[in-house]
Amino acid sequence: MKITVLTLFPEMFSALSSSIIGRATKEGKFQLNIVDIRAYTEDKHLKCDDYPFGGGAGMVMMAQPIGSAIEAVDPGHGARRIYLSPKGKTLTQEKVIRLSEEEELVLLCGHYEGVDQRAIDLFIDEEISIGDYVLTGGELPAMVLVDCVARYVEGVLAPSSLVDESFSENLLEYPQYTRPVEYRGLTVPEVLRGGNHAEIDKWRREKALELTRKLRPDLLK
Ligand code: 9D3
Repeated sequence: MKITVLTLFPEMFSALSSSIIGRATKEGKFQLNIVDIRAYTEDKHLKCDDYPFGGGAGMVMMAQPIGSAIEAVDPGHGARRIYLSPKGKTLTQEKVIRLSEEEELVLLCGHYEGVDQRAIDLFIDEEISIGDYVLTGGELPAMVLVDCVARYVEGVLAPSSLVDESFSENLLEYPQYTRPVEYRGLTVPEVLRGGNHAEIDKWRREKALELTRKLRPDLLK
């Protein structure tokens, strides 16, 4: 899969190269292409934002640099073009899985008060938000989307992680322990230290259910 990110702040995406995504990229399983929108402005001072028509606070990203950048990276409109936007539908795990089945994604990050509506009307297929809280731009949401989509790309994760995940679908995770057996008077539950895997699975399922009932009863409905 190939993901192209269009942004005025390409440096922010260096955070991704040091993770599991960085490794998958090196191994050629996943291609992440970060593109600076400013490289496509036709303004002689490299301007990419301007005052809003009608007045109001803040600046608006201009349509021309965005349109030219999108047409340069996706000339035949082969990619699914997504604008990370507070007005978008909230990202869900179901949506993540559907996006991971796409061959190519283009992610547009807004900054300032937003993007000229004509860039959205002309070039964007879909708007996605990551939740109901206010950020300063679409860059962190784009990184969130890249991270969770990349987990489903063949060869990025060990397949077992995804299998375990589908087993425990819609449940919170059971408590985990590693060595030592005792830490500050708290010990690892006995059942996890014996080798009875049927008992261990049963204990984990019960704990997951108990935790979900207590902390996220909404997930059981
Ligand atoms: C406080 C300003 N808002 C009302 C006038 C509009 C607004 C514009 C731009 C609010 C946030 C932003 C920047 N955020 C994003 O671009 C964004 C975002 C978010 O803030 N929360 C959750 N998901 C997303 S996806 C993109």
